[in-house]
Amino acid sequence: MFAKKIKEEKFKSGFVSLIGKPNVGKSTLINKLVGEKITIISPLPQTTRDIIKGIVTFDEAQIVFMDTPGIMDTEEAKTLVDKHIIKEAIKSIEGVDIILLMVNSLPPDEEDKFILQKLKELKKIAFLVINKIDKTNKDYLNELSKIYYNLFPFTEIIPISAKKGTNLSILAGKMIQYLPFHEPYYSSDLITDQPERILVAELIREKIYLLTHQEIPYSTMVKVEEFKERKENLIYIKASIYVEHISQKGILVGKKGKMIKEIGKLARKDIEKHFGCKIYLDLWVRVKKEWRKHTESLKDLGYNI
Ligand SMILES: Nc1nc2c(ncn2[C@@H]2O[C@H](COP(=O)(O)OP(=O)(O)OP(=O)(O)O)[C@@H](O)[C@H]2O)c(=O)[nH]1
Ligand SMILES: [Mg+2]
Repeated sequence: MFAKKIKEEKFKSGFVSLIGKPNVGKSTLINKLVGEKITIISPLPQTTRDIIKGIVTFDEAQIVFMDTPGIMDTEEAKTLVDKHIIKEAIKSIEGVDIILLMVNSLPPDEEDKFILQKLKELKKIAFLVINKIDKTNKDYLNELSKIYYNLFPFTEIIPISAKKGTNLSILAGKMIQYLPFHEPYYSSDLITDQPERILVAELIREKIYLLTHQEIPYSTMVKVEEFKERKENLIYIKASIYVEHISQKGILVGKKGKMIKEIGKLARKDIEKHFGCKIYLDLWVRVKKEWRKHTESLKDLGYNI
């Protein structure tokens, strides 16, 4: 049963979808609220590819967050992966109690306006979350709030810094205020519904985003092939990193295997932190030509297409 199940009749619980264009800091906010890295972060746009649930349980409420891939104008979507990303993000909005639209501390651009248009069609409670306020000043924020409010009647407008943790308790309090009375959907010790293999694959993918450049991160897919507890306190994990061209394989492996070793080292540290035990990480780089364009390879690689 739920460890923290108190004030039963007054408990609030619900789903919150976090949407916004790529790179505004959606995954950073979810990790900060959950208190652990459950969804990966990078300075590059389009890091998140699927919807990831992050669960936060308070004494009086439980919020189930859906981290979504950044929404771009569909016209821009060129590959099946891009289309999948947009479809997933928009789908996540149906059936949630609150939508958080996250923007940078900047005036709306065409992409933000595209999302605002989608929001108008939905008729749901929507908060505007202005992120990265550590990089801007207060007067400008008031100005920005007015600009956005003129475009959409947000229920709340909350400036935050996801990275620094500024105003997050205010944001949580406001969300709880608008959640329905309901018993918790998940056990209070659960922080994500992500299967362990997916989380491991994502942590490896995060390091590829961190260490490689240009098209390499976007051409990469990671699949965990084996996950075995070998002895007490040691897990053996075999994972394949798929790329589209042989030249990309060369870059990922690096001179004398330097790059793949570095990716493995950083990923292993994060995976060990998550599982609290030693990890033997066995990484392989493989070529799967144009996997991003073929539905079959996408399914094979674990995309829910
Ligand atoms: N200065 C500053 N940087 C931030 C803040 N929040 C996030 N970032 C940075 O913004 C970048 C993008 O963060 P993510 O959390 O990956 O963004 P996202 O919206 O999930 O991006 P996609 O998954 O690509 O849609 C990272 O480099 C973060 O460290 C913040 O409050 N202040
Ligand atoms: Mg993300």
